[in-house]
Order: sequence, then C-alpha cells, then structure tokens
Amino acid sequence: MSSSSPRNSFRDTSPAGAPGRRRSRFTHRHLAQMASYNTTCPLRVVAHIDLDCFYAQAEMVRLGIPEDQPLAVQQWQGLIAVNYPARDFGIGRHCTVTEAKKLCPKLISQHVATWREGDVKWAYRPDAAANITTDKVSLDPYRLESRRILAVIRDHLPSHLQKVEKAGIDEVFVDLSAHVHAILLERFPELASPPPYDDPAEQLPMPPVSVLDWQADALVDLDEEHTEFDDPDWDDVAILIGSEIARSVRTAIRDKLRYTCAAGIAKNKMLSKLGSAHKKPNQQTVIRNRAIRHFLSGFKFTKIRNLGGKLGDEISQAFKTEQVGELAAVPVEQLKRKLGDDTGTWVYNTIRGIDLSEVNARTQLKSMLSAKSFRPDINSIDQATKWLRIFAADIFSRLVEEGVLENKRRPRAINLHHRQGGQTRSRQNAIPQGRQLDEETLFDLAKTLLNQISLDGHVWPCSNLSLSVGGFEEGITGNMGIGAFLIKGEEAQALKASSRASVAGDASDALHPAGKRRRIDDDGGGGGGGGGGIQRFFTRKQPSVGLGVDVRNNGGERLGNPPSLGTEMVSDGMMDSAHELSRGQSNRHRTPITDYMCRRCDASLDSSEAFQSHEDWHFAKDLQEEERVTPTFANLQSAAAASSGRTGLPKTGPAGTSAAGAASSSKRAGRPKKTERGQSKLNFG
Ligand code: TTP
Ligand code: CA
Ligand code: CA
Repeated sequence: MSSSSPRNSFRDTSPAGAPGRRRSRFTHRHLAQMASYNTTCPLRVVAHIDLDCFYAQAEMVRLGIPEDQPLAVQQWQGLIAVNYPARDFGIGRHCTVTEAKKLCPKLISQHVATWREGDVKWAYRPDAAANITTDKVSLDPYRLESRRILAVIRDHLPSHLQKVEKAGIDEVFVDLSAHVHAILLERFPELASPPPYDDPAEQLPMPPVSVLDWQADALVDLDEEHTEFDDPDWDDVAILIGSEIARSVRTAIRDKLRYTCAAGIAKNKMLSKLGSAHKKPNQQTVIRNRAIRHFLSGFKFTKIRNLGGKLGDEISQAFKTEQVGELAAVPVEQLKRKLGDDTGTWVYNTIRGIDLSEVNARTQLKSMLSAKSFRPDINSIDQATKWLRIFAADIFSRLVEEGVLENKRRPRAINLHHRQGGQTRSRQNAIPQGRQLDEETLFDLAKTLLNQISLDGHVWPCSNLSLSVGGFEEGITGNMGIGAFLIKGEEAQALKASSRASVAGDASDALHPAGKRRRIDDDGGGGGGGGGGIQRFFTRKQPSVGLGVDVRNNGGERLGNPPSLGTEMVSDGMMDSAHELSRGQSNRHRTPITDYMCRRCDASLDSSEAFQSHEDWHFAKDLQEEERVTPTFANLQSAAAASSGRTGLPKTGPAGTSAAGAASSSKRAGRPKKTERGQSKLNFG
C-alpha cells in the first residue's frame, strides 16, 4: 500500500496557532521506538486478523457457493466449521450433521478431503463420511488457502516495514508499528525534525488535528474518565493509521481471494486478539489506549488468554470474583501475596491490558506430522505399511510446498510413533543428506522405523500411528549441504542420537541432550522459579506418545470434535517454536491431543491461545529479569500511564484500593457527557 495516499481521516478544525496547546504525552524517544518494534513503546500498534469461519469459507470459495447459502464443513459425522448463514439457524460445531440438517434442511455439509488407503493423492470424496476406517482427513486444501492469504498480506505490506506472525491456520498478528511510524513522518513532517536540544526525552508537539475520522466498524467506547472531547494524542493517530492499514489488508484479501475476515487493532497482541473476536464476521474493532480499561472491565478475566483454567480458578477463589473490573481493584501487593511475585505481577499487568509479547515474524515450519488413530485397531504390519504410504505422500506433498525439491529447506530427522493401548513406542532416524529427498525415501525410512518397532514383539493391535519429520535445514546448495557440517550443540546431539530406541516414558532420550531433558513426572513449578511460577497452574497430562513435534487436530486450533470422530492429527507447524526437534524440548505428546507443551518449562496448555499467552508470559518474565536494574514490566505503570492515560482499571471495589484508580477518579468529575464515538469535534486549547 502506498503510505502517501491522501486520507480524509484527519481534519484539523483548529484555529491556527490555537493558544494554550499542551504538549503530547509522548516523547521523541517513544516515536523512535516505533520504528524498531520496541514492545514497550506506548505508541505501538498491533493488528490481529482472523478469517471468518475459515474452512467453511474455503469450501464456499472453492465450490463457488453464494454467500448467503448455509454451509458447514463436515468431518465424519461432526462439524468442524460453520458459516455465518448456518449459524443463524443455531448450527454450531457442537452439532452432528443430522442435528444440523434438522435445524436447516437446505444446509450444505461438505466433507473434508481425505487420503484413502491405496490412493496416492487426497481428494474430495462423496463417500468419505462412511469411510472413517480407510480414509484419513487431509487439511491440505485449507493449508494451501492459508498460505495464499498469508502471501496476500505480505505482498500488501511494504516488505521492509512488515512483521507478520502466523498464529494459527487462519490468523496472523501484524506489528504495524514501523509501518505506521513511516506514515506518521510522511503525513506529519513536523515529527521528522530532531527533538529540541537533541533530547529524545522532549515531548512531541500535539497532533495538529482535532478530529479523527474513524471508519472502523467497531470502535470501543472510551473509559469513563475520557471523552471524545479529549484531544487526540499520537497514540490515537497511530492506531487510526493502523486501522486504515488493517482495513486495506482485509480489502486486499477480499478482492484477491474472496475471503472475509475480522480484525482487532490495539497496542499489543492480547488486546488485538480480543478485538478481532469482538465483532464478527467481516468487521474490525479498534481499541484505543484510552478505551482499554472500559473494554477489559466488562470481561470475565477467565476469558483472557491464560486466565482460564487453574490459574483463573485459583484467582476467582482467592478474590471471590471473575470480573476484571473487580480484580483490578486488588492492589498488586495482595496479588503477589496470594499468587507469588511473578504471577501476581503478571496478573496485575494482564488485566490492565499490558502485554509485552513480541510479534514473531516466523512463518516457517519446523516440523510436519501425519497421523491416524484407528477405529478399530489395526493388526498387522501390512495394514500399517499402507498407512505409512499415505503418511509419506502427505508429508512429501507438504515438503514440496516448502521447497524441498529446490533444496530450499529439508528435514533432517524422521520419527515414527506407535501406540498400543496405553503404551507407546517411537523410533527416530536421521534423513540421509546429500541426495534429493523423495517420497519413496520417506516411505522406506518409515518402513525401517516400523520394522524396528515391531522387533519389540507384541506390538499389535495398534491404535495409533504417526510419522513426522523435523529439524529443518535452510538453503542447502549442491549435493551436500554445508549446513550438515555446521550443526550446533543440541542439534548435533539430536542427530547423533538418531535411530536410538525409545519407549514411552523416555522417548525424549533419543533427541535430547540429558541436560535439557525433563522428567515426565516433573511436576515442580520448576520452570517458573519456585512458588510463584505460573507453570504450577497448568495441568500436566500423562504423556503417552513420545514425539517432539506439533500435535494437533484440524490445523492446530482448539478442538471441539464430537467424540465419535476419528482422531486425525496434522501439523502445519505453526506452534512449532515449541516443538522444534532441535531445541531440546520434551519429546512427547500426550493422549489428549488437544495439548500444547511449553518447551521451556513443560507446562501443558490446552489451547493455542493458552499456549501463546504462556509464551508471552515467559517473554515478559525474561524481560523483567533482564531489566532488573530498571524494571520495565512490573513497573510498566508509567509507560502504560503514558499510553493509556493511567494504569488502573476503574475502581469497582472499595475506595482507595488503587492509587491509579484514585488519581483517575478525581479527573472524572465534571466531564461532559460522552458524544458520538470518534466522530465528534474534539475539544482542545
Ligand atoms: P477458528 O478461527 O477458531 O473458527 P472459525 O474460523 O471457523 O470461525 P470464526 O469466524 O469464529 O473465527 O478456527 C479456524 C478453523 O480451524 C476452523 O474454520 C476450522 C478449524 N477448527 C477445527 O477444525 N476444530 C476446532 O475445534 C476449531 C476451533 C477450529
Ligand atoms: Ca477464524
Ligand atoms: Ca482462528
């Protein structure tokens, strides 16, 4: 997009040189921080973009189905995605196909594509639902669409000013800070001049605008003590520009690929994600910094990432509330006393909308997995071999997309996991380097691993098989990638250890150096640093299958499959930072395949959201530790105060519980009544 295109979003209705204008709350340093994606920058702008009813839209686009036609995507007898017209009939993921058809007889229920035993390619088959024993779900069509969408997003943004994180099969975070920074300097040339006295701590001039023309579909109302008569400051302007960019990205996706999506625009990942979920479908929600408190205070904190589950339970018991607004009245010291220092501080910040997690511009896969749970169990090596053929074809077709034929990237390790009732066995092997990797090679390697497993004897019946590859290596040229000679530390050990046998409990041995290994029964708040560690809140599920890769259903989102569904596992590697084979994480997955595991502390998370938020917590904690001298995180209140006016959420509890709250309440008095959102004439001078 051209950052210089004229906009009507700003109108300066101020008399020239209006007297008594205050300076901005932001400094030249804050402005400069935008360009370097500093996560503590109070002018930061992050967007979260999430496709509407993604698999359903993919089928509608593929089949050319009119937008108002109710449609659901079926997997065996269950539904895994439901379009919005079908939702109007009360149809949801919880319905079976039969129930859904009762609710809406004209519903189109399109079964997902499947691989079929003996076939070499996945296909959409009219009889798939009846063939759960011989078919395996293929999510390739959605993965491909996901890539096309990502490509449109990246093409649309200036290549040198983009930071895009694929956060799921149908969603991305985009840190727009540097892009917005460039547009700010272009539209407001006064910002480009050096600070007075060359002092970056000097405040910026106020924006020369008195009206911001928000076109957003949903603009979250301001906090009680803010009104639309308040002057906009640079954070408002920045978020407005971010909103324009998000809108133009959505338009590009719509124009080029016909998909609609929702977006949230705010100052960090957590808020932007809550924003995109706020109004669906095909809308975008803007949460200005001055609206954060209002926005969050209406939430139950259990809806916030990582505050569901055990931690949420503990908090609600300790403080007798589930409301953010009420918890916000609890002083940080009290939170720390009950929850430990780290967690107390983290909770305190999180419910105030503070989230310093970075948008990770990683979009590359770290592992791929293809798996099948058998109903009924399979009983012979012949049957298993047929599945290995499918797994090899499935994985190879994904490797081709990743550029394996051009030697852009190739995996170095292959794993096979076998489950028999409660017992699991796994074998790993190195993938020979130095010659073109092909499907046959993968198949042969898989057969070798299966043979090794079957040497154990008593391996039938088998209830689940999964094949995975990982340890990707970049840009190999020539026959023997130089990378093969440059494998470092843990990775080297992982490869050396290849082909070593492992069974259930010690499955991690084969790929992980002893120092990094964690005991499966290690329940200690270990990673969290003792009593206060957040990890203690995450349930550890008994691991059953050892495998160091991403294990998810249906493209990696949380699962809501009816119990009768065959369990399919696929990986598109989007959570793979946590599962990278070479990183020394716990080498296992667990029977309930809904789990995510943190590579740093072994915490087990039950959704991708929880996982992300858990990673964010680590990040924030690291930051806190790095900055012990001038603590940034715990004491972010000053930064937050700069960006959101002040820190505390509105006091709903006893008076005087929060200094910030007290400060704000005095300001509240005598404010004019709220006016039309965003469009109003703003008062200044
Ligand atoms: P979501 O983004 O959670 O949901 P959605 O895109 O279908 O609907 P919304 O408009 O509310 O965002 O998931 C993205 C896709 O992931 C979804 O289309 C199908 C798949 N998925 C499953 O297969 N099983 C699940 O339990 C969930 C939550 C998603
Ligand atoms: Ca979605
Ligand atoms: Ca999603």
